[in-house]
Amino acid sequence: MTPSVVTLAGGVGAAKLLTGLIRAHPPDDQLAVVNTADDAVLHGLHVSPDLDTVVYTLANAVNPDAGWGLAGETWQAMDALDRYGGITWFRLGDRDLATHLYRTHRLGQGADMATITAEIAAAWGLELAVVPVTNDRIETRVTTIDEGEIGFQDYFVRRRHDVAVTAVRVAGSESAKPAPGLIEALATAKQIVIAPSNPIVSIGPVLEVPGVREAVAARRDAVVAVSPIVGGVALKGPADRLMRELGHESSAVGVARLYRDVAATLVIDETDAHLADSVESAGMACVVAPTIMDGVESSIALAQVVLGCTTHKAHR
Ligand code: FO1
Repeated sequence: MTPSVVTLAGGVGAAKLLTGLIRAHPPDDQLAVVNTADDAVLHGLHVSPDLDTVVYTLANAVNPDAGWGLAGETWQAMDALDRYGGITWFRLGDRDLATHLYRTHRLGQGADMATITAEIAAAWGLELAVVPVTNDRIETRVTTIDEGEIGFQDYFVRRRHDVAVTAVRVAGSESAKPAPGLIEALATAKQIVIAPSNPIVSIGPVLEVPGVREAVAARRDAVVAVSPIVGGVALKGPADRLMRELGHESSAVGVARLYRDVAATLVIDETDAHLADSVESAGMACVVAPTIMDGVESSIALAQVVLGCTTHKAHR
């Protein structure tokens, strides 16, 4: 596995950028390395939201309104579960359930997450390689003021990320091993992309798997990140609030301070053009471009900017 482009990915924002990247550069020359710290076990089933969001989106099968789950989904299993008072706050559609049944069955057979993910991606016809950052179980745990430490989906979905947070940790990361071939892929890639995903709970866990941060930092000049914060707010999810609560500035400059040790270049949105000098003072080359991806064309345009970043470093 020697892909030229390796993308570190969370869920929805990463899937949108990858939609452009696979059209701007040959998909079979790319690898997506996906966060699994927001995985959850529900009804005994292993659910991998970020992996599935990436696969479904690139297969053109994602629910376009939610950004996760499958388009045209039905919810009969959830309705039936409701009868028993089962867990229904985390909505698993009828067709989506098949993915979790398959993954859980294969895990039970002893297959590892990288193998199962490759099988799922191939079944959906994906040409780029998709790997979980690790085959080992890592789990984002969120400390809230009112309830102490809770699981990530408890925080994100059940509490609608509307609770004050004092700490985030990735349980299991200390002993996790990078997915097979990942460190080599990072060492040989022509470009490493950090997708516009949540820096704390999506990209954070990817970098926390021992060896990954060091491998990315060793290629710093070839690393381009896209800011998920535009005009001080996250386009989706709680990145802005989490950054503030954990003591970071919720802005492209705050993102630059989080990434400057691992990435040389930050792509920020046109809205934030006035922050370009501050991003550079924080230690990153800054590229200003439209970063809001509201369709395939804008995803391709942003992908082209990202792919061009290592050749012309600062451009505004
Ligand atoms: N997000 C929600 O806001 N509500 C849900 O009920 C929900 C269910 C769900 C099922 C499968 C899946 O792959 C993703 C799902 N998500 C849901 C999204 C998920 O919680 C988040 O997108 C990620 O974990 C954050 O990256």
